[in-house]
Amino acid sequence: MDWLTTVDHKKIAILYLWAGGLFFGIGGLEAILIRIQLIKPMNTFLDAQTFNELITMHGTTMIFLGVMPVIFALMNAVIPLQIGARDVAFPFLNALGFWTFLFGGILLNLSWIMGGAPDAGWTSYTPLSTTTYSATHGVDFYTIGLQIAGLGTLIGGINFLATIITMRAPGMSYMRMPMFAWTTFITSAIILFAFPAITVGLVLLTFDRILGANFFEVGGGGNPVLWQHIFWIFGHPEVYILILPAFGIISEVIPTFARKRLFGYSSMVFATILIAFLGFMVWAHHMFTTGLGPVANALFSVSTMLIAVPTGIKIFNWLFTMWGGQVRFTTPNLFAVGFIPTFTMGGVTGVMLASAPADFQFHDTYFVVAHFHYVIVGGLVLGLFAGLHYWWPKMFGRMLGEGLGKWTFWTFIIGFHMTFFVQHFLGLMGMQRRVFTYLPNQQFDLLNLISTIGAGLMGVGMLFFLANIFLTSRKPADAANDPWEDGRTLEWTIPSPPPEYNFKQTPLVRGIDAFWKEKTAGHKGMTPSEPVGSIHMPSATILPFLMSVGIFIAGLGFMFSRDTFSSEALSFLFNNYIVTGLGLLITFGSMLMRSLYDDHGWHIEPEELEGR
Ligand code: HEM
Ligand SMILES: [Cu+2]
Repeated sequence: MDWLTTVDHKKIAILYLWAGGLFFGIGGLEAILIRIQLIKPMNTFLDAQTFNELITMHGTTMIFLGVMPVIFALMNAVIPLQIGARDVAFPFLNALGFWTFLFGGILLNLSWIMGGAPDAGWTSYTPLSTTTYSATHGVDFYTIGLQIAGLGTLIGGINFLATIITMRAPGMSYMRMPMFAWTTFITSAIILFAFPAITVGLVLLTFDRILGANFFEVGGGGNPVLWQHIFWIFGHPEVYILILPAFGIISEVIPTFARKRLFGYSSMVFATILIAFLGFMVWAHHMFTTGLGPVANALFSVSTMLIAVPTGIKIFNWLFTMWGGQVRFTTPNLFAVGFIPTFTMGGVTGVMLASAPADFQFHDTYFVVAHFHYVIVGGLVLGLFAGLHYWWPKMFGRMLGEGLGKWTFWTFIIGFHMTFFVQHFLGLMGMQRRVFTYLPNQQFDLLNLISTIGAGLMGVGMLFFLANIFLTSRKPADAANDPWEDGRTLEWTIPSPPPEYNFKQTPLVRGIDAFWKEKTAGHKGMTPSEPVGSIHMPSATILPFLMSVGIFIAGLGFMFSRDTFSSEALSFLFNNYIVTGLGLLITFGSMLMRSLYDDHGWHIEPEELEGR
């Protein structure tokens, strides 16, 4: 019950982590099934329809429901601590964001047991995703599930923007913020501008599919290419929503374990801003083969290649940070150092794809699959592993085992390169993506076999990680405030895990790497910026959970509103929008409760703090 009503950012972080872990597991299983099907030519393990559903759900689940919540988990766990705040700006909204995200994800995955999953790819291109070619409710689960989950992400993003703008401790100017706080800030800004695009797109597609509108229906005067534009105006910024937090994590882990300050801090900040800005200018590089014409293709080619410049700046900055440092290869640092070459390879194939004429060859082949897995898995997922191992003691009070951590790293990274390196060649040799099988004697057989074995090895790496979590959870929670001993930022100045109010006294920040600065000045801790006083805390509440349940019910109700049921009663309930109305009633009722009932929270008094 405590977990259903919590508004504490540290607990919401753990909720996000569990939810992300669950969906990541589901997405991972789907990936293994896809790889089993492709292990040999003309395999009959899966039929074409199931294969299409699996690739669609794998991509959608991994991007929207797998990695996003783990990113949010780390942001929630770390950001308020790093900026010296007692919570996020809107704790209530934080809980609401999580629950809407979770119920959207559950709705999407219900499709497996309610008449078939979406099968039009994670990009849901029209006309493939219109009722003409996707007649089941699959794509409706996609549009409505993502709509609800996306609402949660948008709420989360706005919350972090407000938190970072208004809640920084005294002395923490923008240019003294830790890099992870910076990337969270910029990522949240991208969320704010990119998610509305997909929201609109999903609404239009829902209208086409359920209400018979014609936005994307050529026969009705619509335009299917419009969907591609809307999707990628969101979709390309989305990939930066994914990678920038990883950049932030790497920029925290590498200096800590090199015992040196981050090289080129201000160039890192400006590179991040520049990447975010350019990220909105390049969407049509996903559409070179759509027929936009040479002028558009040329412009989008050039703007895409420009992104490699700020990205390269970052890569060199990380290398120069390690240069001459006393580098310790702990598990988090292994992941961070492994990230650099792996991610760079993904960037290099990105620049290759950015060349429009060459992309006519690469497009829709395994080359593209190799590219984006190098950036997303070799970049983001390695970054998340680094961050999870690094901040685990802060989140749970226990250090993950170093031995198992290293096993996780080596099996995962070797498995990763086995799986995806060969796919570059498969793509260049002409193997098409999103096709459920291939003919023998095209020299595809061996490389696909290697790829499937590699995928199995990555699975083994995940098992090591889970075993590590399980064994760690049985150890006593005795992690020190600064368990890595070289912590540089504010989160390492308070207990692991922190008390619910985080900071007994808000610290005074005197420079970049505030804690490191005090350490080198010979101080044990931070100088407080306020006397010990009464601390204002937000109250726990069930309302965010109820609001999300309401939207979930309304979504399901709307999806089936035009169906004919064998039972009279069901037809009556759904066709007259009674289920939808009921769901909205729960949501709006809870909103009304929230507005009418004044909740001033509660206080922790100084006397109570003394005992702690
Ligand atoms: C130097 C930076 C990068 C460049 C120049 C670049 C370029 C490209 C291009 C041109 C494509 C389209 C290929 C095609 O469909 O024919 C593409 C696809 C893709 N990229 Fe990147 N990219 C870069 C970084 C990233 C990053 C950082 C991520 C994610 C974290 C990412 C994720 C993706 C994804 C998911 C796709 C495939 C989308 C799909 O068709 O399903 N890319 N990239
Ligand atoms: Cu892109």
